Amino acid sequence: MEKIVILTGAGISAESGLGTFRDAGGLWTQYRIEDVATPEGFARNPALVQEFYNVRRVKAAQAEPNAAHRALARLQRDWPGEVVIVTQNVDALHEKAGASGVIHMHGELAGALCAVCGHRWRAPEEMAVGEPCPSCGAAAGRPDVVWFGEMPYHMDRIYRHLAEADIFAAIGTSGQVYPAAAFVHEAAAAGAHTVELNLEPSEVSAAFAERFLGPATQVVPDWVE
Ligand code: BJW
Repeated sequence: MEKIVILTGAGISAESGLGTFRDAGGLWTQYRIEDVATPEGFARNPALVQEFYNVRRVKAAQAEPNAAHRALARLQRDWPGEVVIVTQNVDALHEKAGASGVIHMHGELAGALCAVCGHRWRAPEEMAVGEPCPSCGAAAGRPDVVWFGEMPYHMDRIYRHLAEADIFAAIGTSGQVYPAAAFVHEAAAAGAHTVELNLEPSEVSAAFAERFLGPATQVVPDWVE
């Protein structure tokens, strides 16, 4: 039975109203990466970083999954083999659409993490600067997301899935951030058929055997059917 591994990025949630990072008007045109998505930025100005994620947490909680999220949940339910969804996204739209076992390699907006002891808890809608850790008491609560220079989560499991993939699909991701951008090489080396579904060719487009260009709400349901 064939195993499908799917990598998703910000583009799959764009039509749910959540901004991408690198498109025109995207988050990285409004904020500097080094200010809001690095541990050094957090140490310098925790208020700015908490505010950046508080606003996104509220927006993400209000967002609804779109036809692309729903198509992947359907594929997971109906495919005779295994469908593993690995997302770089910190929203919960795959789960809201009914997908299960989603691997959040860059963490989740719904999570809080103690920068001192590593304890995790459910983030309140608005995290405060100096949010106290419920385990060790340190005033070191931060969003449980993966910033530049930090190790993405669940990498061992992800590489195991990639090594077993018969089909690998990347959806709505620019291919500019590693290690996710290199997953296509891992999967291809393991013999998987590779497919890119994106609005435009990504940075690593040439590495895919096949590509379908267009908005996720159109190309993903078409590909799944
Ligand atoms: C649509 C659409 C529609 C629009 N329909 N499509 C080589 C190897 C390993 C690491 C490195 C390396 N070289 C450099 C590094 C270091 C660094 C890195 O990648 N730097 C690059 C800038 C070069 N990487 C790291 O630091 C990572 N950690 C690490 O490498 O640890 C060591 C390690 C080594 C080896 C193996 C394993 C580990 C950590 C990266 C953390 C990234 N964090 C962020 C923030 C997360 C929290 C948050 O959300 O705020 O993750 S940054 C941001 O970028 C976020 C995203 O998940 C990530 C990817 O962005 P994504 O999803 O691709 O979005 P966009 O906006 O870039 O693209 C959207 C795409 O959608 C576009 O193509 C549009 O066309 C398309 N689109 N509308 C379909 N409607």
